[in-house]
Amino acid sequence: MKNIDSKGHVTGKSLYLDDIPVRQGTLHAVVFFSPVAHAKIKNLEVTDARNYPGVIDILTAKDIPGENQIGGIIPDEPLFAEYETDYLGQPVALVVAETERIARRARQLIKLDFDELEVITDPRVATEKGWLLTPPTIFSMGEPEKKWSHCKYIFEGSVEQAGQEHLYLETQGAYSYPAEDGRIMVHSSTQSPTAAQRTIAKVLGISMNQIQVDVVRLGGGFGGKEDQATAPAVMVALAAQKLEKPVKLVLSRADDMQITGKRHPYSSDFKIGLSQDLKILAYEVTYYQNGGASNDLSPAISQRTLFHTTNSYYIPDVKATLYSCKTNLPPNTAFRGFGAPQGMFVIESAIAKAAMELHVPASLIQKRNLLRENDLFYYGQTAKQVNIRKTWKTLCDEYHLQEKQKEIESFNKKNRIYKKGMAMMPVTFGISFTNISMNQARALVHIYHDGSIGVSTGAIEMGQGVNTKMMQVAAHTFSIDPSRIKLETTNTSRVSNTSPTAASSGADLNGNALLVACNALLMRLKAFVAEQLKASKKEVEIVNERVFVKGNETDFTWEKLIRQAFLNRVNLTEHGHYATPVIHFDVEKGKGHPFAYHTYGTAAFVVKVDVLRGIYEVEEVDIVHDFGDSMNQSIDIGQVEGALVQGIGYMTMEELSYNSDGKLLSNSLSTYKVPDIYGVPKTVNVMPLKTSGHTLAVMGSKAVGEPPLLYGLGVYFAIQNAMREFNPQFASFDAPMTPEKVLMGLYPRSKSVPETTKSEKQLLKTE
Ligand code: MTE
Ligand code: LUZ
Ligand code: MOS
Repeated sequence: MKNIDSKGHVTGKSLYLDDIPVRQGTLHAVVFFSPVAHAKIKNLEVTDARNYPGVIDILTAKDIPGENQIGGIIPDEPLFAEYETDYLGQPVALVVAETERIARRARQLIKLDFDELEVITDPRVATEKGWLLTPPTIFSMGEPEKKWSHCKYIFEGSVEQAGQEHLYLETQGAYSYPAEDGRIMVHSSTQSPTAAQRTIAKVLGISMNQIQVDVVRLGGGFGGKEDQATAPAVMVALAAQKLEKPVKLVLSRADDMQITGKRHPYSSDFKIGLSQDLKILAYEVTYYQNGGASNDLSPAISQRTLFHTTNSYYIPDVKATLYSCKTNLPPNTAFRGFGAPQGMFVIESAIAKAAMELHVPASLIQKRNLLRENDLFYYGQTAKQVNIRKTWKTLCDEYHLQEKQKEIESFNKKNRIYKKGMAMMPVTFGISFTNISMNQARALVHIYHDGSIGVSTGAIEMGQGVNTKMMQVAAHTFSIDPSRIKLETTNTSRVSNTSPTAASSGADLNGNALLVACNALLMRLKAFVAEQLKASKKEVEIVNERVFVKGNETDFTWEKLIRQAFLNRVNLTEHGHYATPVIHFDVEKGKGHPFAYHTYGTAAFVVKVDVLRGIYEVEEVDIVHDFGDSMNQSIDIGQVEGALVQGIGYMTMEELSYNSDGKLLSNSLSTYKVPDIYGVPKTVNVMPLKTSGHTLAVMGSKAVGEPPLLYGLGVYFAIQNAMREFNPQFASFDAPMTPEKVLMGLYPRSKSVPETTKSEKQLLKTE
């Protein structure tokens, strides 16, 4: 089945927040934010702005009837800074005017008086100063400190990873209007309608049932709208409540990039110990997570870093320590992978370092340590239905990787200005929210008496195709044509207490809840047929909109069945609830069974580096991915391709740059480069691993949203391998690997530019 949104997207008819027709009298807001990263606020002067023609009001912390507090996990983040500002971009006031242009002009008239305080942007410095968002967390198994003496080889090193801007096509925004009797309606571009509802209630000082949050779809979220869509929603709701008018806020791209948090930068230290035959015996790692000015989702992201510390490998003795550091940057937040990329990049760096020192291919160490059935993850879960070795082997066989390696070797012998490199990237990603209570969902199904169906779930459509999958679940269960089914907007008054659509579990959780509802309705319909036709329930079947009893077609069509059921007063509405079974986790001990299952896959990268210019090209990426029994191959392969490219961007060209005052310098698309059509690998092959799927995945179709982003890490090591063909001494684990870094890495002081032959000169010219 094609993605049900494709046609609307390409014809421009799909509705986003900014397309919702506004009501008469709608006002427009812009955020006035702190121009400094860390300061005591002395005075906020808004008189000139307030007097600007067309300005309606300027809201500050003083206008908040409830609590000035939006922290989701830990209450440590004000909606508007009042006494102190902790990052450049922190909201201080909301300017509300007749038009957005007026609001923007008036914003320039606001003056903030302040005394500057020391600015810290480096997580290691923050740790030294004791600036921690939460106490350090340690997960461990065995005792690595006792294992080092058994290790034949021990390597240590440090790893740097920068953040990443989400760059969803649709910026953050929300639209709110007052309804009867103090009620508030909010349209929001959020992955977490319930978080928005809960926080609005807190800030406005009203109860959750007074607030209705509705989400049509997002123009991308990528985790950036799991927590950080809440603030704009609260701001417009606050203004709508106070002014009793509709208020709309859509961030400009520049504001969005400056105000919102990003993927967490990490700085880490590792120590890895191996046996003579390259088994990893012990691993110790310390992460310094750059959390930004407040917690946001950092505690949960920290946990996922710890869960994915050993990626796809079995290591008997492990100790991982994480410092979540407070810095004067915007609060960093969820981003596809949610801490896993940071954990996995360090272990892959450790393996790469060991391989380099031992003069063996990293793939040899990787392969030797891949998880096997019943191996223990160091957080206590036993690995089951482990497909990592199968994906590795299938990849090597189907894409003839040995031959490719040989071709690369002979290419490198023949060429001096181009060098090629290859790297493997196995991925094992845990599926479930690591916070157990979040693993629940609900769905509401109405069968209208013309036979059409309205489906509501807690899932948010953000481009990942979850609505299409929901439609498939319903159509499959009833055995009817999907055109009869309509996916409703996600609305807190129809489906309450939703978990964010995140952790790749949107389809699993909501799909399973929908299955419960649809199955209950199906049973009721079968019982009705049985009663009408004097048969037993078990003998009734609905196949392709026709009703059969004992295999014989009856004169009930779907439409007739529904009509008759309605006239006989059968309940045609059902609600389904699903809570993932099996999972549990003891946070104190760092042990349990946190994941319903794992998603597996392996990627192989071939890159070509131009050693004169430092530029590179990804020639080919081959992937074997465990989709389980995919319910929608085209959507799922699209997810792999999109995540892969997003991961490649993260590891190569996307470079966030802040100055020492905490000002974001890469705050536009001219200074922050994301992969475009030329940055995409020339060839991407995605092969599904043949498996029967997992019982806890919706209809056996495994979660796919985030895991493939991790493949992107492989590009770093492929580039590094190519560089070592020219400068064998090169060893640095500092992502992203921008062309500038490649060039500097190729030419340490002693190294000179290779002399080019005539034919190579010709080649360079034509390129
Ligand atoms: N795909 C598109 N096109 N746009 C997105 O914003 N978000 C990703 C992934 N794929 C995203 C996407 C992230 S971060 C997650 S957690 C999952 O989709 C969420 O959706 P799911 O749980 O339905 O897979
Ligand atoms: N969000 C969250 C997530 O709150 N908990 C998680 O475990 C998670 N994992 C991935 C992405 N978002
Ligand atoms: Mo995705 S980072 O779980 O929104």
